[in-house]
Amino acid sequence: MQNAILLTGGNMGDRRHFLASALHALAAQCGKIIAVSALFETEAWGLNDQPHYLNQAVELQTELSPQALLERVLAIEIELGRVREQKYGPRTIDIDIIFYGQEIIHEHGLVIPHPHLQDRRFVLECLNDIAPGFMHPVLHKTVRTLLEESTDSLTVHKLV
Ligand code: PH2
Ligand code: MG
Ligand code: MG
Repeated sequence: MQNAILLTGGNMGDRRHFLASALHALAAQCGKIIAVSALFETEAWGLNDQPHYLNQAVELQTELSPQALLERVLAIEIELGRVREQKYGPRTIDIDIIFYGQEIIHEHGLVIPHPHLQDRRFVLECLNDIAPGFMHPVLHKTVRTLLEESTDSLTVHKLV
C-alpha cells in the first residue's frame, strides 16, 4: 500500500466536469482518496497560445504498483475522451503521477517523481495545498520549499 500524489488538469470543454469525472474514476478504479486540493486556474505552461487550465492535486492510497497505476490512469484519460495531439497542447483531461511514496522510477513512459514538477508553479501550488511538508525524494526539499524557491512567473489562482 502506497500513497501516490497525482495532478489532474484540462483546458478544453467543461473543465470542472472533466476534473470531477477524473476524481470519481480515480476513486472507483485506483484507490482510496486521502486528500484533494482546491481547484486552481493556471496560465498554460509550455505553449502559451491556449486557454488557461484548471488543475487539482489528488492524494490516494493505492495497492496498485506504479506501472499498474499508470495503466489505469491512461485508461481513464481515454474513457473521458482524451485525444493525444500536440505536446503541451490543449487537452480535455491529463492525469499525471507526481509522487509515488518516496519511490524513484526511471522507465520508458514512467518517470517518478515527475521530472518537471519543481519548474512549474501550477504543480507546486496544487501540491502545497494538500502536502506542503512532503519531501521530494531526489531533491530532498519539501513541496513548501520548492514553491518558495520557484521562479516560474506564470499565474496560478486558487479558486474558492
Ligand atoms: N499541462 C501540460 C502543459 N502545460 N499548463 C498548465 N497550466 N497546466 C497543465 O496541467 C499543463 C500545462 C502538459 O501536460
Ligand atoms: Mg501533464
Ligand atoms: Mg500526462
